[in-house]
Amino acid sequence: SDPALVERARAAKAALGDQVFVLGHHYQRDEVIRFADVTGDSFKLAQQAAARPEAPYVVFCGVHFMAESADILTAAHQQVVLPDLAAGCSMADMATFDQVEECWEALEDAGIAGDVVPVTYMNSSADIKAFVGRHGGTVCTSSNAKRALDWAYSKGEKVLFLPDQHLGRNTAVLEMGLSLDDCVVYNPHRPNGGLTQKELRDAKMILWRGHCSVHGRFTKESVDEVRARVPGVNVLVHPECKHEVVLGADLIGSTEYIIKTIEAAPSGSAWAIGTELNLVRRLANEHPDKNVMFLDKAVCFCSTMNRIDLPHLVRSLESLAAGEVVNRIEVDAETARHARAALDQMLALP
Ligand code: CIZ
Ligand code: SF4
Repeated sequence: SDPALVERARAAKAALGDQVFVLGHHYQRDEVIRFADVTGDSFKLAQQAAARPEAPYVVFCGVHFMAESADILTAAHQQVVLPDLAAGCSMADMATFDQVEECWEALEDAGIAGDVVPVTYMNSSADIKAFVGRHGGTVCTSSNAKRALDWAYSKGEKVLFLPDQHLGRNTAVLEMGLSLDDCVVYNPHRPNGGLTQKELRDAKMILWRGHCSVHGRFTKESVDEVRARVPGVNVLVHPECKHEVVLGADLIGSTEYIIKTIEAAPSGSAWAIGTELNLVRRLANEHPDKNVMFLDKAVCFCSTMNRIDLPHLVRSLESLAAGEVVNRIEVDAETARHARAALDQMLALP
């Protein structure tokens, strides 16, 4: 990256000192992540968001829903900045508030809303987290999905899982002992989700029809191909991958789990990793004694994560150093209050 920009980012961050706290998600570019005070997956970043209450500015290098959660979890006087407002998440966009309200009405019509505990993946808008908070549910991440489902099934017979069908299905079937037949997929683009009332009543897990455009592209063929090509390879994938991909893998886990696994792996071991490319490349560079490779060449960066680049970070830091807050993310108080209930429930999971 451009040395002049690196120097500008460094100088602006130094000028701000303790006034700024920079959070960086593992899928961010190297040129950005090097300026992060804390790096993590969405769970760790949610836990860390409130760690520096004396910093008036929090710069969130990640995507929109994460910056919203940071705004909800930080103190009222702290302002959260997203360096590029166009850094959204295609998965989060697959569940809108109106669609989820409509789904809940379908559950009411089927007579089961009282038995359903809504659980939303962190990768959802603040509106959806607030919906879940108002209906007594919780947020989860890929680090704690099993604990969140254990809690939800202690409260009700059924779960509505938003918006990632793959994380919901993989956790339900591989960690909760549910069968594929216990799960139905609610399609927000069809009347009644494309389901009969009987199907809704019989289901234990109602999966929203959403997915990650990055992880959803890994295939069973890519797993078979790498096993044929690299004898002894360990296949390690994120639970946002399709069920068939996860079934073909040796290990499944969140980005934090993936990082810890590679750090602990013996020298000379081979790893094919199914997650975002910035993270896999960084792991490969940091562990030259291990053969760390990407699971599928057809899958690539998360385009919205990549929108946060060094020029955007420089603009955020320099404007803050000049006393001007650009690209602030601010969740309205009413939404924040209910979303906070769902986030606090997650942070309190055993
Ligand atoms: O795919 C994502 O956006 C992930 C893995 C988020 C997170 O850190 O849980
Ligand atoms: Fe969203 Fe997938 Fe990108 Fe994560 S990797 S921010 S889930 S599109």
